[in-house]
Amino acid sequence: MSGTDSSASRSACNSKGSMIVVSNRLPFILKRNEKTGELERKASAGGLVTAVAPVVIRGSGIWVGWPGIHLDDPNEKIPESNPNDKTPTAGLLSEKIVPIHAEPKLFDSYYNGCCNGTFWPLFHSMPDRATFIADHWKAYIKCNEEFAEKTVHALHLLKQQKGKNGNSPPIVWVHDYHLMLAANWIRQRAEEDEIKCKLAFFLHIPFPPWDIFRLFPWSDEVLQGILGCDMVGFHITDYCLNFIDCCQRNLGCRVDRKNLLVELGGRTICVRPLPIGVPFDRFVQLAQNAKPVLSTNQQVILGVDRLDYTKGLVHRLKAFERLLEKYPEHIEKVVLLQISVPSRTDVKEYQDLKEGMDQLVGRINGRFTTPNWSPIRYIYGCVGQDELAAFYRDAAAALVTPLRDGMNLVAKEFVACQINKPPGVLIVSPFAGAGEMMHEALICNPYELDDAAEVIHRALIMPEDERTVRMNHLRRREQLNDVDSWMKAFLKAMDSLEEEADDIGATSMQPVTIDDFDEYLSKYIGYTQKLALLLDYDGTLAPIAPHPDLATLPLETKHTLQRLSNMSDVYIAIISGRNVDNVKNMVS
Ligand code: GDG
Repeated sequence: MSGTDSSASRSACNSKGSMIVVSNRLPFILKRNEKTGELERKASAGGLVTAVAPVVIRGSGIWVGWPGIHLDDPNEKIPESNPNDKTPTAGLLSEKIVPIHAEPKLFDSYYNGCCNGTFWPLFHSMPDRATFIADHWKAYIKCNEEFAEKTVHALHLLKQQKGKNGNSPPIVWVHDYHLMLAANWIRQRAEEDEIKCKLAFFLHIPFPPWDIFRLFPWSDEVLQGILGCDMVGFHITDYCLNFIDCCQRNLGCRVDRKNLLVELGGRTICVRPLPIGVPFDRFVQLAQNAKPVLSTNQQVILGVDRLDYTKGLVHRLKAFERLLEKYPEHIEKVVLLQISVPSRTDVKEYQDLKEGMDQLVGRINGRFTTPNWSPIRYIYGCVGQDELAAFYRDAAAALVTPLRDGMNLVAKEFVACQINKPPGVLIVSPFAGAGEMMHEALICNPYELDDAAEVIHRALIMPEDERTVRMNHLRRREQLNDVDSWMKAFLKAMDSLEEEADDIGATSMQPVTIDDFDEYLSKYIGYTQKLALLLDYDGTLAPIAPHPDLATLPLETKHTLQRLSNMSDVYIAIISGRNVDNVKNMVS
């Protein structure tokens, strides 16, 4: 399957009202040119920005966020993009940017203290790592107020602007754990100023279960803040249910678990699973064009992560060590290539993790290295997107084994880049959102080192057929559910998707294809689920004919049965009054 020729590729979507995105960071950062002293934009090419920025731009919307630099003069003008800038934010004019300015100490207390020191570990169900400090919480409140105020300012700007989307109310979309209080204040102030808007929140990390969430001393305020929205989105249903549970148990809200609704103060808030995707076709193109960078005939197992304790990197290295102990046949045949992107480097915990990783890599390499081979190649740094696509494409397996992760885009990008035959194998942790839905990956509990080593071994020796069938399913799903389709799903959930003439009725007009069948099946097959198909022969698989010998299988049905019988998770039985040999003859 190639990513570019598919009927699944989508047209761009538009929102009915203009969109205001509110995120901790703007979709680019500002840097000061050391020679000229001028501010310059440094673009971001992340999938989220790629999907959201065009919708903001086309609808004449606004982006509210911190520019990545503390400016001495808060009125200093945001520069326009560089004329050569081809990234999705290039068309975002400076008048459509509302920057946040905060006093550096306060911002540090909000960002490093409360966001990364408290919410990040707590929401990843690692409460022992979380600090609960009242001053950090106060800074969080203050900064959220500032974001809310600037968002109301953006709403006023939109009101003044006449043009497209003038009649539909704007959508304010607040992102992530940095801004869980902002929505309520935006709602209140917009109401006071008689400005209509629709409010949404999306959390990129997990929402924890109630017995973890309630450890946060000010947990009620967090829920009330989020419930200021009309719609609240999470990656997966589990997180939605955790949130609903907390609303009921903390605040006593009336809730509807089946329809994912919460009632508060006479309002009904919709809670929706909106699993994010990646720009699938862009990664296919990158993989098609990237030059090979791995000059080895060994099988490469790839890991790509920010260097963060949630990503399970220490466990991963130990599982790989266990693999080499248990299966020495992989010595000199297999390499683990781990790319660890520096993250939050001024935080002690992250510095300790880096040191721990350096030592562990050294110890394992010291233990197993031979004159011509070392088991681990460790890159502490960031690689370019072309190089990343080449790594994804040429790896025999990807190890995506976080201890906890909201979704994990690396798993999806790896799958998109699998354009070679035979494809690689994806190994994913059940504790990542991606592990919930990428059923055909090998599932690996990162905490259980023996089992993890077994799973890696299984990936390395997996037959071509099985790799291909698994990867085809994975790719099909990720292509259908790419980041643009996430954007559409969001707008649909807000009842703000502008239907294009081409789209209306398009789905019902299309004939059912083998890919649709694969997609349908993929809902039923997973690592915990096997599918048993009990199929009647005469009149079902084969049309009724005047003589039993003439009731042959249509070619398409035969191919479908062959494909199904190649899947390890599917069992087929044929039910018939014919004798066994005759049935065998008819279907083979
Ligand atoms: C949060 C949630 C959720 C990594 N190394 C390089 C590089 N990357 C890019 C990958 C990928 C991204 O960084 C990492 O995305 P993840 O999803 O794995 O993780 P978080 O940063 O923790 O993101 C997460 C996500 O939000 C979206 O909602 O999935 O659960 O924690 O896109 O490609 N990119 C380049 N060089 C590298 O070395 N160019």
